[in-house]
Amino acid sequence: MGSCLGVLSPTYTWSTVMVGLDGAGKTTILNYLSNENVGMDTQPTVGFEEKKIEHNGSTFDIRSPGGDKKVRDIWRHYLGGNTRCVIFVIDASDESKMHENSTNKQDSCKQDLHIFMGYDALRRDAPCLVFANKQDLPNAKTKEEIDEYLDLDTFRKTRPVQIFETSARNKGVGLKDGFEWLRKTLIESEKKKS
Ligand SMILES: Nc1nc2c(ncn2[C@@H]2O[C@H](COP(=O)(O)OP(=O)(O)OP(=O)(O)O)[C@@H](O)[C@H]2O)c(=O)[nH]1
Ligand SMILES: [Mg+2]
Repeated sequence: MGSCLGVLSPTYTWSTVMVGLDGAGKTTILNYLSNENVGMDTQPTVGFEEKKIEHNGSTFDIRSPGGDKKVRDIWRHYLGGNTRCVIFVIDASDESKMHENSTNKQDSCKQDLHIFMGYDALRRDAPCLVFANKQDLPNAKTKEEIDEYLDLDTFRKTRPVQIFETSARNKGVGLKDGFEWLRKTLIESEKKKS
């Protein structure tokens, strides 16, 4: 966290890592929030993207690697001692990626999230924001269903976790609410420390 004294109130920069399986909507989210390429088609991310997102006096310095199966085990390299929070994006409409465990042919968002959250490089108390994205699609699962599938309660034992229903391609519905929760949660944890 970088903190500097402003005239009226402190401003904060939060180092953030955003992950999720390929096609979940990470690039679309970053485009919407940075007001770039909104509404344009995306390409699968090769390597990673980095964007600074301003929200209510906080800057989220977001690094987001691509989610292709072949590169998921390098997500951990984006975590470091200065990582203050993580964002996980799931395509709530794609049941084909919601298996309990991953095989060569089948994806498991749950397994990939649990592996990621278990890395030692990630602070035990770092908040986790989950976006249950693509809510505009008719078969999208609710946040309650996704919460249960991902077994988010496991993470709630050590860290703040919250899930929001979003539609990145449909006017960014829900995204700002998620960032507001993250901002408040991080500032609260800073206050407790001081
Ligand atoms: N219907 C709908 N489509 C979305 C939404 N968000 C993203 N998409 C579409 O989903 C597809 C994949 O989105 P991306 O943002 O490229 O996904 P990604 O998570 O960056 O994928 P990788 O870079 O491969 O890891 C694109 O066609 C987007 O337009 C949404 O909220 N609703
Ligand atoms: Mg992408």
